[in-house]
Amino acid sequence: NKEGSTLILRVNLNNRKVTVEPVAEDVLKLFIGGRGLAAKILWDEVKDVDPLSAENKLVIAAGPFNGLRTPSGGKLVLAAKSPLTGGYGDGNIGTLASVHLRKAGYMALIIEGASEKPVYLYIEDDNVSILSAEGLWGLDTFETERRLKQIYGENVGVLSIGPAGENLVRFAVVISQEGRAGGRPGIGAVMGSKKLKAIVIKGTKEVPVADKPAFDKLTQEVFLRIPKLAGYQFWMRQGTMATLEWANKNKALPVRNFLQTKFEYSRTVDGYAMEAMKVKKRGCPNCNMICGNIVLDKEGKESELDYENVAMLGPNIGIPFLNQVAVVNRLADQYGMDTISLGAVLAFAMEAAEKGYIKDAPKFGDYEKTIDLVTRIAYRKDELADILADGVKIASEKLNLQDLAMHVKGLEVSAYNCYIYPAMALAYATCCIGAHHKDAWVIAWEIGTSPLEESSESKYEISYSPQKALKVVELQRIRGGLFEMLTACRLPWVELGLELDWYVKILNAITGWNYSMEDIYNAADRVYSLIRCYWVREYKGNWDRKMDYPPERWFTLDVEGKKLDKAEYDKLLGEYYKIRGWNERGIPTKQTLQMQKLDFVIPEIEKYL
Ligand code: PTT
Ligand code: SF4
Repeated sequence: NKEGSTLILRVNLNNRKVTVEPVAEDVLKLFIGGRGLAAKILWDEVKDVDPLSAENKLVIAAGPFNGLRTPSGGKLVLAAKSPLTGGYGDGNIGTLASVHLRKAGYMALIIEGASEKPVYLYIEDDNVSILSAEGLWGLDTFETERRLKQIYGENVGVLSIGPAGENLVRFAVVISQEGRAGGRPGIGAVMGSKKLKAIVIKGTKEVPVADKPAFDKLTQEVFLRIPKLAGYQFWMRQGTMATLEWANKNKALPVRNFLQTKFEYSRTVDGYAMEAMKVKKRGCPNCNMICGNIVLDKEGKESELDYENVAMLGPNIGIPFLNQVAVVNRLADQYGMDTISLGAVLAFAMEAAEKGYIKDAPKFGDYEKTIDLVTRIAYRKDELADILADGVKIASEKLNLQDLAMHVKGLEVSAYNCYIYPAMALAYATCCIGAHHKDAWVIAWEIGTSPLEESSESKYEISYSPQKALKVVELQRIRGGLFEMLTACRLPWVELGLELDWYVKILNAITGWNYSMEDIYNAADRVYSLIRCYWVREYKGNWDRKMDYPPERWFTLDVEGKKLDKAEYDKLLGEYYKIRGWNERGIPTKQTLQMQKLDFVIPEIEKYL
């Protein structure tokens, strides 16, 4: 392998064949990398398959920023057809595996087929081995990684699944470094269905850079700039945990299955409570604003806390003590389950139990029974746990409790409650993997304050101005586009306001391209349309604008006299479609596809237009 870093490594677990192929230059120019590359591969290769069958493919895609000392550039995209949603699914994980994948010479890794017996992959530059994981199967993710590092050394990159992935829990994630998680839409279950326990990567090559002097100068400047930005000190203290107090104050916190928006015990689970318990910090590679805050949980073990984890496993299930929340969070990491979906599934079961619809589920706030149910779900131990392991959409359909289910397109809503926030509701409803805040965290803009600012009171009034649709698209271009394609952490920009220009200049120095911000936004729009077409194709055209509605609860339940207005929301959605060039059913028009250089999808999508 001499082509250096722009190769795809393909591993077939059916016949154990390993091949290498170049990524076409024009594909990279159109889709850049990360999510863009993954979406293109899935469109081309994964059509009309059961997500948990051998025909699904796991795509692990790096971007131009990986393997180099770029600002917070240690991220990696994990993608597949989602077992949770049946559509496009991906997640973004900070891991040494991203550095090693590029240094081993690859831009992406495609895993196809399925092994009969448990295996793991060891990739060291050009050498790829498929090895028995019989001795690892059944272990949690922490123990799996520890054992693999005993064999291969502390500095290798490891991605692994736990019992949840093995047992095909539909919201199983992939874990790295005991606290980095990625792949909310069930990417861990896809790995489990292939009997692939782990991937270990060691790369020793240089990643090529087109203009090395410019790259060195830019990255040196940017690393020096980050600690000087306003908000840095507070960020280093609380990280994403600063959001809890802010969400509570602004009636955006999910409390007891999103039935309430303020938590009476918020003080005992907020960023300040975390600071008092913090024992150390961890982070992703190449980051100089690390945000992984580690506390000791009720059992005296380390647990890495983030806002989403704490909001969904604390207030949303009624648990008021951070050391208890930390146990549930650690178990999710060890079992390899998404904390957001887990919090949603538990809250769904708790509400159903309190209303007398189901038995054997804990009441809100019952810590001991919660711990028990978490373990039952990871192993699909009994009938209820087995139902819940399929996520809230499938569970609510089986139990005929759809009104209690907080999801969009099957992906559970993350930790922002939207009775009074139409832009954030639109962001959830149109996010390209289901209800995730990652692509357009528009709520801070909508409220007009942000978690790291001094506590200025918001004068927020509910409104549905078309500007909100524009803002959602703009954020989807930056967060869901630029950062997911590069692949770099978006938090230097989101939290500290690092200027976006740096990213364009560094991209050009690495690739030798002459891209403008507009070129990147065009690529982002292209990827969004391609992913939308993927969903439409996999749903065989059974698609309409209701797919882009947020959970019904926000339209029907009055919280302090406030709820979303469906007709107004629908108008806002119409504005969103107009900006995107999608028709009134939310499908990209032929003209849009041509303009976005997506002509190759037209033959398959035309019939659904
Ligand atoms: C992400 C989602 C999030 S978003 C959180 S906390 W967050 C949850 N974290 C989980 C966890 O932890 N353990 C677990 N078992 N499940 C978890 N599920 C949830 O997953 C994460 C950071 C964070 S912390 C955020 S906002 C940013 N996300 C980024 C992103 O999506 N893209 C990008 N280019 N940069 C980002 N930077 C930040 O990364 P998913 P990580 Mg994550 C323990 O996985 O599927 O994308 O969902 O990657 O390395 O853990 O870093 O308040
Ligand atoms: Fe990772 Fe946090 Fe740094 Fe982003 S800011 S790269 S999530 S440690």
